[in-house]
Amino acid sequence: MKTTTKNRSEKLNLFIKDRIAAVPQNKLKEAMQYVILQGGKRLRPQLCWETASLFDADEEEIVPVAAAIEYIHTYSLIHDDLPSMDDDDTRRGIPSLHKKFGEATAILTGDAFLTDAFYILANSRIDAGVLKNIVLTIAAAAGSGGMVEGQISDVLINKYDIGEEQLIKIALKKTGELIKASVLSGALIGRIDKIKLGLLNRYGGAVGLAYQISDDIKDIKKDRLNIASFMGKKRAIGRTEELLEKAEDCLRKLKIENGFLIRFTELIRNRLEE
Ligand code: GRG
Repeated sequence: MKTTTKNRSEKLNLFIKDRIAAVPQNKLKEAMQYVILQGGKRLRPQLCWETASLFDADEEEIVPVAAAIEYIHTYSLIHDDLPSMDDDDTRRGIPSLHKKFGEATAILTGDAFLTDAFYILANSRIDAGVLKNIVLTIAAAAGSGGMVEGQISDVLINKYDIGEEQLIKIALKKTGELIKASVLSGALIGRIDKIKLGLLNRYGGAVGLAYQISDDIKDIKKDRLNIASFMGKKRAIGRTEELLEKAEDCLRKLKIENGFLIRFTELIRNRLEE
């Protein structure tokens, strides 16, 4: 029987709940539960899960990888909300973690998610050769040449001296890489061949960037520099459409006609109309 999206979410949440229940320090446990168990679309775990199950991967192998990716995403949001970064008081409609628990606890909670993500990966049952490639893929996407690079470039941006391509590179690194890594790690769990991996790499890169641009379009504000405010809404929509077509072309070549990888492109397209 094929697992439904709801089923997958429940299994993932159960795994995460169990892991966090074992955190010994109460304040840290409470903070981790607060930030990861109340909302979040779980897009990255779904991308990983869907890709892996297209190639008949074993659920026992998928769940820890999907959870580790969500942990890293959660850490990035916690740190992004801090006063020294984006300074956001709310996240998902409730007070952001540092507003609720204080800055020190928020920083440490982010640290815990990032570190525990790699503990979860190392502790999985995936055989060592495949696991090594998954760890390399996720670490490269999250680390100094991936999400952190994107974030620091964003923090240090000189808004009077920046070009479109630089803004796109920041978006690719800051948001796109982890989305792409979610697809690729699913593909690695599915032990797929190099040609299919190449197509999924292109798909992941295209939807990762498209997701960030669609977010920027939703967030166009006069006082805030982002891709959409820089290139104008119309061109930003055009660029997103191009990326989505590229992603859909990869899926056609892979003969994928339904499921979450298709729905994700539709979800991004629908955001353009909101
Ligand atoms: C702190 C190292 C470090 C990196 C932060 C991802 C990131 C880098 C910042 C987030 C900035 C942001 C809100 C970008 C918009 C696109 C995006 C990643 C939105 C949040 O992801 P969703 O929509 O969130 O998957 P949910 O709440 O559903 O989990």
